Amino acid sequence: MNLWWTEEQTSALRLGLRCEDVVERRRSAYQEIAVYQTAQYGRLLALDDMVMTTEADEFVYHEMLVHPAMSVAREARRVLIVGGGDGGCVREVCRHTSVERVVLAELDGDVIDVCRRHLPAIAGALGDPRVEIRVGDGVAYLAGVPDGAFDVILIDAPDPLGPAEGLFSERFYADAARALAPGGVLAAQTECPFLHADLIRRVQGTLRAQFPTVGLYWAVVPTYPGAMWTFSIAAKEPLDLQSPHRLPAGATRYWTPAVHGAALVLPQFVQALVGDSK
Ligand code: SPD
Repeated sequence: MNLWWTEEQTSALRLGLRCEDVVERRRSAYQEIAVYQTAQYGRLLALDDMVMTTEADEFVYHEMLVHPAMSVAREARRVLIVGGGDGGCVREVCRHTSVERVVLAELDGDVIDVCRRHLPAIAGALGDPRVEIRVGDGVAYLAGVPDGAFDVILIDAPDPLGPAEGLFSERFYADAARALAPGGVLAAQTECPFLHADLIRRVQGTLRAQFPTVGLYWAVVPTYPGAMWTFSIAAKEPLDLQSPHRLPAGATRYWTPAVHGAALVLPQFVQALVGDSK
């Protein structure tokens, strides 16, 4: 089979993967959801023809979105994940024995269904009894959350287009700040510094206006546009982001306390985007 799946990452940049099988492709109320069997990276989940995750590199993204925040938050009992219907962040959160309740606010229930059936290694923890799945708009869900309801909020947003734009807005981060308990920590995926410098600058500026501690860190996710991926982290109270004190159970494949520290060290061109850290 010589079928190639292509993501038009920008108008001048494409990712091409040889595809051995179209496992499922369907249109939900919100988007086209597809799972392909690729020759290079195993199964790939695409939403509207954009890579969301692949079996080969998902661990980098999910461990690095989850463990930095979980490991530095004062407490990590109540966790909210906005987006992330594939379940990768839920899996990593559930590795923390401190966790009592995980709310997953995912817009599209069909994404959850497709991932449960075709990506069990990623979606397997969605059935954990601590997990409560809320299908609906994450922005609206967060707006209705009582003050201080969560210790950790993780924003596993798709790219900032269409319905996902609200997950990068000032209003949304203000609600997240309000919904965090004292000592609480938020982490959000904030795209690639080569391709989305303005977005990183804007989100970091918004976070600095609302949180006393803000940081940016990075990891390499080969199938994401530009491969160098950033995550923004913010704490409700002054906090040393460099000191992880809570570890996930079992072995990780990417995150370690040493990688945590290294990831917060920014190459000069990325540091220039954010200015001096708070
Ligand atoms: N361009 C890729 C951005 C994807 C961010 N979210 C991925 C969801 C994986 N849980």
